[in-house]
Amino acid sequence: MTVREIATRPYDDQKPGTAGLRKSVAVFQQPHYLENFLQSIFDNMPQWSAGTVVIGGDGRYFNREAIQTAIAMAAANGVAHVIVGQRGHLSTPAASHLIAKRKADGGLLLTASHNPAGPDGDFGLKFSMAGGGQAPEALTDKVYAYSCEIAHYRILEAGPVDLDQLGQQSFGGLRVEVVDPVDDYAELMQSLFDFDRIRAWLADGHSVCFDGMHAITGPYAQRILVDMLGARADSVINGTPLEDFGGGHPDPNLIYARPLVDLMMSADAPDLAAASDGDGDRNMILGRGLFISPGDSLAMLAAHLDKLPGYRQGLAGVARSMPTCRAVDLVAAAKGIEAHETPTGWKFFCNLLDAGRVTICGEESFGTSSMHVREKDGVWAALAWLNVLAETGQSVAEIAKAHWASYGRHYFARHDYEGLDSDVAKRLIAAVQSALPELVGQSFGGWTVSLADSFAYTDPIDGSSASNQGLRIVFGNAARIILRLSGTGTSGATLRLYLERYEKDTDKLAWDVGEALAPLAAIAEQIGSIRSRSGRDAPDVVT
Ligand code: VG1
Ligand code: CO
Repeated sequence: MTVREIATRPYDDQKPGTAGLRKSVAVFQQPHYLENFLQSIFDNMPQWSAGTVVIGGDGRYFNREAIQTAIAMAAANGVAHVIVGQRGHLSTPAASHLIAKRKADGGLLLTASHNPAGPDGDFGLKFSMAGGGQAPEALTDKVYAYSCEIAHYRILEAGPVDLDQLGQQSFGGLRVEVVDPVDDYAELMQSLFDFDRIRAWLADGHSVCFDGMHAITGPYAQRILVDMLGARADSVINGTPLEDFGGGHPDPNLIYARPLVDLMMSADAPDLAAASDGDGDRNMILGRGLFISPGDSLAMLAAHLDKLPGYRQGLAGVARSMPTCRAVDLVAAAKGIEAHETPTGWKFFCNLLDAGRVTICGEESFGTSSMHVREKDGVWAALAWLNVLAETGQSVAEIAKAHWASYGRHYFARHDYEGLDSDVAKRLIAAVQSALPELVGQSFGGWTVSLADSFAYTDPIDGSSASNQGLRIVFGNAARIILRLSGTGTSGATLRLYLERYEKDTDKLAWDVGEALAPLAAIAEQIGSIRSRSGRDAPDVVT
C-alpha cells in the first residue's frame, strides 16, 4: 500500500456555512473536490496526526464513497485510529457522543442534514473537535482559506475498508474500528432517562409514534423505543434509512412531516409524536391535536428537566439562538439561572456547555439538546418528552396549557423565502439595516420599537466575537421581528423572517398562531417591503 501525493487545483467555493460545507452531490463529485476539502481539514488539524478520528454519516447517496475516501486520506495523513459507524452510519449526536466517550481528537460527519438526498440532492461535510462540538468559525475560515490555495492531497492507495464488518481492521498503518452506530448512544440515553418509568407508562396503554423520515434515526428509534422500552412495533414509521431518504425532504416541520401532523390531528393520534431530520439532530414534537413549537418545547423541557434522572442536580443555565422565541428566558428567570442568547448555529453553544454554564439549549429550527453531547439531538428530545409525560402523568396538551398559564405564551413562526437571487437578498437586508436607526421609538399597531440592531455576540468564555448575525427589531417583551439570510442553502439565497409575539392574559393563550402573528407580519412588510424587494407575494415555507 502506497501513499500517493496527488496534484490538484483549488476550488473557490469551499466555505463552510452555518453547519459545515453543503453542496449538491454533483459539485462534490467533481474531480478532487471532496479530497481538496478533506486535505484542507487534515492540514489544519495537526492534532489528528497520530490521533483518533470518528467518521460517519447520515447514509445519504455518496456517503459510502466519501467515507472510503476519508479513511484512505486519514491513513495517508498519519491518523492512527479511525472509529467508523457500521455501513458508514452515525447520527450527528451519536457521532458527537462517540468523539467524547472515546476521547477522539475530532470527527468527520458526512451529511447535508435536512437537505434532500440522492444523485440530484445535496451532500455535505461537517468536522468536529475533541469533545464533539463543531469546528469554530475561526478554524473553518482557516480551512476555507487553505482550500483556496491547495496544490496537493495525500491518499493511501488500497482496497476499500469493509464497512459492514464490525471490529478492527488494519489499513496501512491505520487501525480502523467499525462500531455499531446505536450501542453507545442507546446506553447514554439509558443513563439520562428513567427507562423503567417510560416502559411502565407505555405498558399502561400509552403510545408514541416516531417518524424517521427514511433517514438516519430509524435504527436508533427502533432500538430504544421498541426493543428497549417496549413500544409497539408500529411506533417507528419510515424507519429504514434510504440513500435518497425515500425521495422526501427529511426536515421535521409542519410542511415536510405533514403526514405525522395529520395523524396527530386525527382520532388515531398517539400520546406523543416526534420526527427527526436527515442526520438525526433535529426534532419536532406533537401531542394529540397539538404542535409544540421548538421554542415552546425548549421552555417546557427546561421547566421539567430536573425531574429526570440525568438532570436531578438542577439546571446550570439555558441558552437559545437569537431568533428562537424568548419563552425559555422566562423559565430561567423563574429558576434564577443564567439565560444566554447566541447566534444561529449549534457551535455557538459549545463553549457554554463545556464550561458547565448551560444544561439545555435550543434553536427555533427544531433543534434541542443538553449537556450530554455537543450537537442538537432529535431522539434525545423525543425521549425527554416521553419521560416528562411518564413522570408527570400529564398529556402534552396539559403540560403546554399549564406552562402558558403560568409563563404566558410566545406565538412564533418563521417565514422562509427560498431560492432568491443572492444580490437581491443582500440588497434587501442592507436596505432594512440602514433603516434600523430611525425605528427606535416608533410605534406600529400599538407596539413600540425598543431596540433595532444587527445582532453581534461575544462569547463569554473565550471572548471571540461574531457580528452581522441577523437584524432584530424588538418591541420590548411584547414582540420581535428578525431577519437573516440562511447559511445552509446550496443555491441562491434564503431569507428567513422570524415573528414572535408574547401574550399573558388568560383569554389570549389559545389563539391560532397564524392569526396571532398576522399583525406582526404586516409590520414586517411595512418596515422591510419584503414583497416588492424580493419580488415574491408570499413565503415559500412557514413553520
Ligand atoms: C439552519 C438553522 C439553524 C441550524 C442550522 C443547521 O441554519 O436556521 O438554526 O443550526 O440550519 O442545522 P441557516 O443558516 O440555514 O438558518 V442542521 O440540522 O441542518 O445541521
Ligand atoms: Co440536521
